[in-house]
Amino acid sequence: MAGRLEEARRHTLRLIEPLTEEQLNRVYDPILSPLIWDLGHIANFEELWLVQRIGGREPLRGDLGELYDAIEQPRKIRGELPILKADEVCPYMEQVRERTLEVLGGIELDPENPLLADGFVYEMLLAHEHQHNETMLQLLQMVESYEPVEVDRGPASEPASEGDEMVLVEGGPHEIGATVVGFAYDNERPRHRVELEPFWIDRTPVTNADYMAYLEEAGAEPPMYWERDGEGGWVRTAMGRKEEVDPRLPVIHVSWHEADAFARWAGKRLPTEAEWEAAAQGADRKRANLDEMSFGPAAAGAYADAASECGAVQMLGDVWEWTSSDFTAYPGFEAFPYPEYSEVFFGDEHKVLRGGAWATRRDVIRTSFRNWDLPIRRQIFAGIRCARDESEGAQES
Ligand code: AVJ
Ligand code: FE
Repeated sequence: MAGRLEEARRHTLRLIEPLTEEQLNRVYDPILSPLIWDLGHIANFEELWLVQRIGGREPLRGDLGELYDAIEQPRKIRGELPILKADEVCPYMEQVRERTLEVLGGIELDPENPLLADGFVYEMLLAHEHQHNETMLQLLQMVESYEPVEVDRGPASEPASEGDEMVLVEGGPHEIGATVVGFAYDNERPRHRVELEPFWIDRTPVTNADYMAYLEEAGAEPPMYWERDGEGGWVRTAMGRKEEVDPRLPVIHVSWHEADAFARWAGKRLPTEAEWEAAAQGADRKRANLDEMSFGPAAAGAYADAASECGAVQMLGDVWEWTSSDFTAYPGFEAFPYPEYSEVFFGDEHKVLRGGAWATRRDVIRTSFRNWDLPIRRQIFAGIRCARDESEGAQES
């Protein structure tokens, strides 16, 4: 466990290594925290759950808990809070980690304590740091001339496959959600049965080529980071670098409203999250473009050897996929270990995203993993995969 905590931290620090103190402290966008807030929050979350709750110790600085409470402090004011600045945050991260390791050294994983059974609280800690890496990457897209320390070009050279536009998922009972074994968040449980009508789902994520055709015909707004190149084409800017939009890649940085409008234009619809999970059955996170290393998606149709049981590819990795579902509780849901992780977000305000993106750490993702965000959000690494009722016939679009 100490090794995995260490790996997560190395990854976090590697992301911010190229940045100046000014860049760490800067507010780039009112809907995104300054990077420095994420760093302090990662360490404070660790202090709260490990050092205080499990270790029974006092916090290093009692006032930090409130400043790093994500619910108390909305993103747009995080830049104005008296949070730890770049020179203070690293020592705080180190001191908390030192105490975490002391607590870890003296702990019995008591199966009677639900926080400790199967190392739950440690898995939660890792997943938390991993998820904040992705939030940080959303902001890094806006940092002029950001140069990643290391980039793995592997995913870019994965060959794209040919195949049908849509694949069929059988109707009938499907089991949805995480089983009782292994780490999962409260919102993925309990596992339960849903009845689905048979439906078609796109074999691959929607491509930039598809999306450009849609923009042409429907005159819609382009995805975030796109601009006209002056000759009728499109360029996109990420991390200060302008590149021609690659038609083979999945479209990314679209809002739920845009995804929904695209699907309707294509004569299709977004899948429900239950349909998405049924279609993802059998997908393998080990053969997927995850883990932040490639700094972009692979071509649509890549990883065809790791298709899900229904024949869909890239269900995991590359781009998050918007679903038509609101983020709500599964029947029999119980908040654990705190209602602020999931429960306070349930309702009709947030839409569910599934599958993870190139910017998601591999260990975060499972076919049952549920992400959620506001339907207007575009800075998340989200794309589109469409569905259609089987009763409406297939593929004649
Ligand atoms: C699951 C990505 C919506 O960032 O708000 C991080 C993850 N929860 N810290 C978020 C999370 C607490 C969460 N999302
Ligand atoms: Fe958090």
